[in-house]
Amino acid sequence: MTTAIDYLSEVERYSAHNYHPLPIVLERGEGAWVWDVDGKKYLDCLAAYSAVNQGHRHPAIVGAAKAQLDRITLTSRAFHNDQMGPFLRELCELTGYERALPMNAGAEAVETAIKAVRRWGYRVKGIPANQAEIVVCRDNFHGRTTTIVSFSSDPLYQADFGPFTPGFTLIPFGDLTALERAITPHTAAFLVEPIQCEGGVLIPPAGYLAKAYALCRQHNVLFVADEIQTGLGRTGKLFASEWEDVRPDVTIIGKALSGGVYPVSAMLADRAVMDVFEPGSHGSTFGGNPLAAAIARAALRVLVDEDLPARAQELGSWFLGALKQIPSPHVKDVRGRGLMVGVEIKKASGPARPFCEELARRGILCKETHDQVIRFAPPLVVEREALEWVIGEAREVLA
Ligand code: IF1
Repeated sequence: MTTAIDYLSEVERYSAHNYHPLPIVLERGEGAWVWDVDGKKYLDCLAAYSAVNQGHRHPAIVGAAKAQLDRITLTSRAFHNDQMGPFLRELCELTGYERALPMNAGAEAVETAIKAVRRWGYRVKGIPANQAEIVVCRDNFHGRTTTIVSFSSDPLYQADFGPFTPGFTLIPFGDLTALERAITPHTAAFLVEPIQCEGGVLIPPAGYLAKAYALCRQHNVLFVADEIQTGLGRTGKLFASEWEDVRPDVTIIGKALSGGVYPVSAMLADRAVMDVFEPGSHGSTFGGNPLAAAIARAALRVLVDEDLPARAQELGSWFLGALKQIPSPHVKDVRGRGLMVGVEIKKASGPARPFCEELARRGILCKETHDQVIRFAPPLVVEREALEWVIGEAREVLA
């Protein structure tokens, strides 16, 4: 019989060593729960970095995928298919944007946005050729392509992957003065995560997004929100930008756009920005394919029909409050919005990973971020009783 150890050693032997996962081998998931190859049941408090907001194997999404598998899966964009148009219309109607450009991975949608805002900079704003600048924040995470890691501030993501793509200005996250100083006549866009999730669930000071947006307006700079992780209900609203009533010029989504069934991402914008693309200027073999579109349509319907943003808000604010009440000599800070919650462990208590390992032994799957932070981000369909149980376990683990 193949055991967990066999699976681990296979990966050790054949995989690139670009990850250091917890030694848990999962074989099945349903809703907020997953099971490993030994039959042990866990509450999934990572939700594949917010890709499974709708829960594992949501029946409506899996059903849509199965139905589409029996029709057609891939046409390429050389032809039309009967799923992409309805998908983009439904996506635009839900999000209030005029146009959507479908891609696959999140990083591709970020790259798409970078291309769009640069073109807008040259063709609409009038920036001289090849001079466009994009302002970004320190401790960002936008993906792993060579251009995107070019503006990472983390050596882990960058070391020896150069030469890097120029044209990015790094400023501290949450710092409006730095933003104002960084903007020049050549600035095309400001690219920001409304909450820096990988950065350690960092929530910017109140008013930051709204004021940053106003600065962008004032200087004719596009405001681009990377909502790949914060979007689609996670923080208690459809988009985290809504917490400050900001409607970004460009919003980038991925992850939960497919409910974790398939990679689907998109760049959302109005015509003034999106229409910088003409035939041939951008694309993807799989982007907008009928299987992806059918899956994403179902994933969006689940978000709306089950009112998942409201559920994240209600459960999340209760969960955050309950975590804050846990007495612990190890906890430095508890913060979050909706069901994106971080528990920061004091440096003196060591890194967060052993706490995650102990939680995993007790059947709760979390992944530390930036050494000191335990991130709790379960599927938004999680039952309240499950979270009550997490509070009880966390009380013991953090004691
Ligand atoms: C990994 C991190 C999370 C993202 C934001 C773009 C992307 C991501 C805000 C790129 C992706 C993922 C990537 C995944 C782990 C995960 C991650 F730890 F790496 F940083 F969530 F926090 N913008 N985040 O969060 O999307 O191309 O991956 O579809 O790289 O291991 P992608």
